Amino acid sequence: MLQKSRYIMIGGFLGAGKTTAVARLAQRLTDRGLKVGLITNDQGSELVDTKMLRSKGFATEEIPGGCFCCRFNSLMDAAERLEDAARPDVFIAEPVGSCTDLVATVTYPLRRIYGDNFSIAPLSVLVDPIRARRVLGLETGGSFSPKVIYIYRKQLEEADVIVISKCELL
Ligand SMILES: Nc1nc2c(ncn2[C@@H]2O[C@H](COP(=O)(O)OP(=O)(O)O)[C@@H](O)[C@H]2O)c(=O)[nH]1
Ligand SMILES: [Mg+2]
Repeated sequence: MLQKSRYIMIGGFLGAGKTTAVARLAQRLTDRGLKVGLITNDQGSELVDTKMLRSKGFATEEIPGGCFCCRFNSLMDAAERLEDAARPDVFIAEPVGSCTDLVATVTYPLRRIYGDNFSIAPLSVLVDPIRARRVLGLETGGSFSPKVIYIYRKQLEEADVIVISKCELL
């Protein structure tokens, strides 16, 4: 029987620590003998994160020029390229930090259309606690515009797991 690959998506606002977490997780899984395939995403192209992750030896594909949420087919093409190149046991995908709609646009179609290929992990959303204190109004200090706060809150709302990053800063 075809062994399903794990699909892990780590969301969160710009600077929350996603790429750092992806690299650490990828290393930990690799040390355990699992093969990983990483997928990065940004609005621009030539992602620095992609270069950094590749330089650590991880099979990495990028989806430039738009968010996963409006580029589902590109995401699946990237997964297929990784499958051909590295046969990953685990895919780890980092969506762009402004995306707010991952469950409906990625998790759901992935489960419906590709559910035989992937076992989909709960959606983790990383939160920088220092920033969160300000954005959520627990502390005064520089915050975001109302539009950006809307995005920030939406990301938290659709999380299956809210993960506090950088906890040594608290
Ligand atoms: N102090 C601290 N800094 C971190 C931690 N994780 C990430 N960072 C830093 O936070 C910044 C943003 O991290 P990055 O992984 O690029 O975030 P992304 O934009 O969500 O991908 C970088 O300067 C990281 O070095 C952490 O656990 N503790
Ligand atoms: Mg990043």
